Amino acid sequence: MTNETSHPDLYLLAGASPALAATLAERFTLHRQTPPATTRAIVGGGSSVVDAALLDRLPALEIVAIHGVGYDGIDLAATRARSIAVTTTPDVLTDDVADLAIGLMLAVQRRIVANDCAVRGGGWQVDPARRASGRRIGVFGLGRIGNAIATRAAPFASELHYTARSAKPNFAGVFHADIAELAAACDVLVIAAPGGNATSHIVDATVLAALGRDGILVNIARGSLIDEAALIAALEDGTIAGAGLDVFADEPAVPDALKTMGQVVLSPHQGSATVDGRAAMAALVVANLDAHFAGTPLITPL
Ligand code: 8YV
Repeated sequence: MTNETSHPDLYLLAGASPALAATLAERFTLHRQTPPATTRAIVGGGSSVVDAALLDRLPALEIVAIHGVGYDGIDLAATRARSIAVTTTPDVLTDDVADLAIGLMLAVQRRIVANDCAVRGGGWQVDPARRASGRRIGVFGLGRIGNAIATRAAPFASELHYTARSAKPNFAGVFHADIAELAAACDVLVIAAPGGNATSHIVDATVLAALGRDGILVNIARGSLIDEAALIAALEDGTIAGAGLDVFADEPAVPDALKTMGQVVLSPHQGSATVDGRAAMAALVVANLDAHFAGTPLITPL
């Protein structure tokens, strides 16, 4: 254990739990506002922004340890150019995010949240929901999380469809190169691809129209993948039937229009937020930092 004066400076962005912050404080001098030029490490969440302007202010920076799997806010060209290591926390959150996707899929179709509100308000009227089994289910993005969603969705699916960078010969589903084709082929479309420029607003009015009036959209990835204005319009005019959303374009802001819709289930970006998952993510962040400062190989580098 190093003594207090030799603790490296660490810039702590949003995303760390109090427990992780406490563990980091044993090893580092934490900065939450303005990081000093001597900052050697950054810890941030999956959506944290680490751009070239920030890196230019931190010439001593050696490592960015992400508490999450997303890195759409990290300028990887800029970190690479400066030989700054970047780590994430893959695998340990896969099951939790996939579980939430299935939860949202079921909650929207069976009107679980709307009916919960009705019962709490003294109601007992049951407007039949729609059957959740036997649906054509599509997954956009077949990485670790998309795969786990597909595995869980299979028992609910009459057909499984997917879009990925390339067809997966060992995956028991129908490949679509194009997301509009995928949407047209399914009743439930689950978004599980990374954010970033390549996928920005990829779910637009055309894709929503292809999903159709019986279609349900579930997003556990990033709000940036969806044209939120187009989604609101599609929900308002019945172009699609409903949506389950864990992520939004401008978190923590959620459009008021979505809050009034009974066919929508809203969730506060909680995909990885289980006690077990968050503990494992925090442990992996610390393990990567420990490895870096001990000069040993990183556990989960990008
Ligand atoms: C975390 C995420 O909630 O993994 C990601 O990319 O968005 C989430 O699992 C986020 O990193 C905050 O810590």
